[in-house]
Amino acid sequence: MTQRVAVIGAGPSGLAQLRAFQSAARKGASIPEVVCFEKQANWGGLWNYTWRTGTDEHGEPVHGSMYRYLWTNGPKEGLEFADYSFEEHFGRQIASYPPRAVMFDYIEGRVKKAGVRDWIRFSTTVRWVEFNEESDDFTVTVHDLEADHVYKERFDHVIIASGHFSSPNVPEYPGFSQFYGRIVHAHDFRDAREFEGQDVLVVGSSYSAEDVGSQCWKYGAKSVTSCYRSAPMGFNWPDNWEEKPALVRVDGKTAYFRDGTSKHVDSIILCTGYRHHFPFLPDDLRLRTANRLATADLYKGVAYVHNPQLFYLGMQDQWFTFNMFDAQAWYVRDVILGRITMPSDKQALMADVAEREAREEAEDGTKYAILYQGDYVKELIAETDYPSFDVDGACEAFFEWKHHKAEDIMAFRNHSYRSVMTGTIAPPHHTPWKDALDDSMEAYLRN
Ligand code: FAD
Ligand code: NA7
Repeated sequence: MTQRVAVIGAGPSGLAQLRAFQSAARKGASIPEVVCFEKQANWGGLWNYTWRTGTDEHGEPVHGSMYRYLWTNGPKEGLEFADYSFEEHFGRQIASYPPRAVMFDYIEGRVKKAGVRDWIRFSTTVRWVEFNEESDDFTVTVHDLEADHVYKERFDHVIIASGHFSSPNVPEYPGFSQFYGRIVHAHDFRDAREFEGQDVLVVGSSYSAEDVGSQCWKYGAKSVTSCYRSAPMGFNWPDNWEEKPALVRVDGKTAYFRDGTSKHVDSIILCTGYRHHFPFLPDDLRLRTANRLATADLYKGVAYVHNPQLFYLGMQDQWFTFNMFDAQAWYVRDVILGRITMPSDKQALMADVAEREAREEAEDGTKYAILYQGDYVKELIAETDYPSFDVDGACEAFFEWKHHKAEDIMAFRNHSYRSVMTGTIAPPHHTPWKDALDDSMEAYLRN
């Protein structure tokens, strides 16, 4: 009987899995029946922009955490698909930090070409997954939101690609319930223009804090104050951006910080990260991990050690994204196709996880982390027929990016890098990022 594989989510990770199977089929392999469940009405995951916050048209939690005017926060040369270059998609090389709409178009281009859209059941949310010991398979319960119909199907493998930057981590500070302005988590931030003329407080010191604060600055906030719990971001901020230690409390419209200073603020944006959240999984299948490079309980970063018929994609903290998801998807495909044999002994699977954790913890620092994840991508692609590419070259692009950010945080997106897929250097963008207020694809691609 044909095997059946369920993929949960049609974001970049889930789409990588569909493309991986389609690629094997195109080369003549016999593949399982693949069914992808996607709760949104379209593919693209986080890159499928929605203005909605809170709940969607069906009363489901909104998945999207992206916002208007978002440009990639790392160079596209670090994430390019090895089997579908930017040049192939756009017919020419484009600048290095595309806005969201350009990225969506690129993501969509590959899967349109692969012809896998009808493998996806859209507007269908996965409600529950359970493992059947007797039949050695899974029962997946889904809700067709358009038809408002709940049904169950059986699968031999389940691949979870539901993302982990959607369920916000929302801390509370004393005085929040009496604050005289808006408090919003980055997950619900949509349009920086809303904060024009305001004194904005950004809580957190990672990518969201940096970029949401930068958006507010670019679109006319009066001032930005960011505050850190562990370490400052430490960039050369513009004059109206101040970095302070941890927030302690707010009173009225005044925020108080650990160093005893205070600041008037109109709005507070919590850039305090996300939680790995799988409300559709029972205890025995649910991944519990921090946002780190070596995820807990995943052999080779993908196979769930407590039930290796279950896989997770894209659960790591991310330097590499799309091509790492591809490497994972190709690996998982080959395990399912029987081309790769994983150890049958659980101790061996867990030893693999322990080794990855120890190696991640062996050294601090950004450069080490980038190289660590680059090695992981290399390790996986060496085992499959995913087109091999110059991963070291992609690491170099990340190093340059870091350097450009340190030089000028409001200008790093004006730089260009060399594609490791085609060897071409990206042209400079026609307008410096801080002056480019229109984030449409038409504006970005204009020569
Ligand atoms: P997601 O994109 O989150 O997709 C998961 C999919 O699963 C969604 O479509 C969702 O609707 C679906 N889903 C979830 N639960 C269910 C369910 N129960 N049933 C059915 N479907 C479900 N990466 C970069 O490379 N460059 C960037 O510039 C960049 N910027 C970012 C900015 C922000 C604000 C955020 C939050 C992330 C950013 N990322 C960036 C990282 C981003 O995580 C990846 O680019 C990518 O979107 C991850 O793909 P994914 O498929 O793993 O997850
Ligand atoms: P990250 O990278 O997980 O960072 C979360 C940040 O939030 C980090 O600075 C944390 O500080 C901080 N944090 C977490 N909890 C708190 C509390 N309770 N109080 C203060 N600060 C807190 O998430 P991001 O959203 O920045 O980035 C996720 C993705 O979105 C990424 O891929 C980007 O490209 C976009 P810590 O350092 O732990 O002290």
